[in-house]
Amino acid sequence: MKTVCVLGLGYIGLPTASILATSGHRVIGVDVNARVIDALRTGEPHIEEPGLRAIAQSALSSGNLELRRTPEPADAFIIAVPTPLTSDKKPDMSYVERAAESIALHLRPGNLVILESTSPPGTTCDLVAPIVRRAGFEPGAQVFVAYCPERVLPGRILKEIIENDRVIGGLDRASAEKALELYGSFVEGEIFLTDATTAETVKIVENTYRDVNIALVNELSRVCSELGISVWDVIELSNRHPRVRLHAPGPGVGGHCLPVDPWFLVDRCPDCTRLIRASRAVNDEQPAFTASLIETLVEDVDRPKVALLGITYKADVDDVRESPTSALIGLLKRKGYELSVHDPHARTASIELQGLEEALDGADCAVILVDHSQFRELDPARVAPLMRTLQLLDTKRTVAAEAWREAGFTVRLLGA
Ligand code: SAJ
Repeated sequence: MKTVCVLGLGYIGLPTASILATSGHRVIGVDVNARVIDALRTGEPHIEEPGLRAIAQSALSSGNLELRRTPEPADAFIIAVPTPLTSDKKPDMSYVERAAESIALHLRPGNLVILESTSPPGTTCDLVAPIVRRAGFEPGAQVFVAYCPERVLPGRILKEIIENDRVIGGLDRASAEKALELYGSFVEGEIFLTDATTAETVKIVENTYRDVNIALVNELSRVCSELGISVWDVIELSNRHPRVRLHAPGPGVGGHCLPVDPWFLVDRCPDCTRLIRASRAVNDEQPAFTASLIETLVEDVDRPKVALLGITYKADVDDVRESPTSALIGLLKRKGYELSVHDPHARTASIELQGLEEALDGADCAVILVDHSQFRELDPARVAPLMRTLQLLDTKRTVAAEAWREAGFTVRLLGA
């Protein structure tokens, strides 16, 4: 398979296209968004990811990666487009449908079609295969069809695409083996073959497992608050058990994966996913729990100013999608607080971002919402003169509380 057409040049598609192009394949990178293509043509990818700018530029300058707005004939097609949720928590498969329809015109016998996008169980069989059939080819027999999810962590994508184990789900065995030929050319991790629906479910389960476990510790953060003990101590000591691995609590669960993927299972099997649905509810209530802690800290202050530190969905990334801080801002605005927001990584946000000192200036409470590495180094002696009332709520146990208390701060940890 010499020529590969990658549809969707986002967090997954662009690194995948670049790695394929720099490992000997001719790659046609397709994105319907002109801004994505234009940014790439200027050598500046539209996403911040360590190493991506360099490998994308190398792929483009080698001539092995060509950029297009629409697909062209190829030996293999990889669909890596978004699968967001609708407002009523249903999977929006329109991007996948449009991408699959767009390659149908170019299919030839022996081609391989791979879906990488996180998708509800059954998508490869019930949505992609029928499109291949309507194009005049028997899926599996004449055109191979497989599902191959990624499991890379933003910030480590280029490393993990190559090193992580992969699961390949074929519409049939021959399709799985055909996909193995392609992924085997650049994946160093172990590759496991299964059927398409199992592979789709594996991808969703990996994130659902994480979301349910985070819900457990977020619920424990409320329990420990009520008991007057520290959830962080409970987690640390519980994890000393050889078979216990509790996650970390926080102000909520963000990103484009964990708040989304579990709903694909709930939508597909609504009558047997009570725990998954309840876990989503617990995590979605965590911003309100955080707001209640802030309210306690500033209840005696007239017209308090609250400085929110961190608006990305997790530490040391620039992505603000589904950020818990965004949910918290809405809740705090309704309480009439004056708000300021600072984040050293976010490039865009729904609210005006300020520098650290400006955000802290005159504040009655500083709230650390993301454990960015820059916040670990915050010097309380430098922060104190800026603030009107010395109060800190640390929702991710980011700083050394004792040092802040010695500098005169009242320090509260989420869940303690
Ligand atoms: N979070 C907690 N407590 C924790 C871990 C995370 O509150 O103990 C929060 C984070 O702050 C963040 C959210 O959960 O708001 C998601 O964090 P994450 O570390 O799960 O980050 P993602 O969503 O970028 O990556 C996950 C990963 N999935 C798993 O670890 C099972 C990654 O491997 C997937 O590839 C990615 O989702 C995805 O693309 O699906």
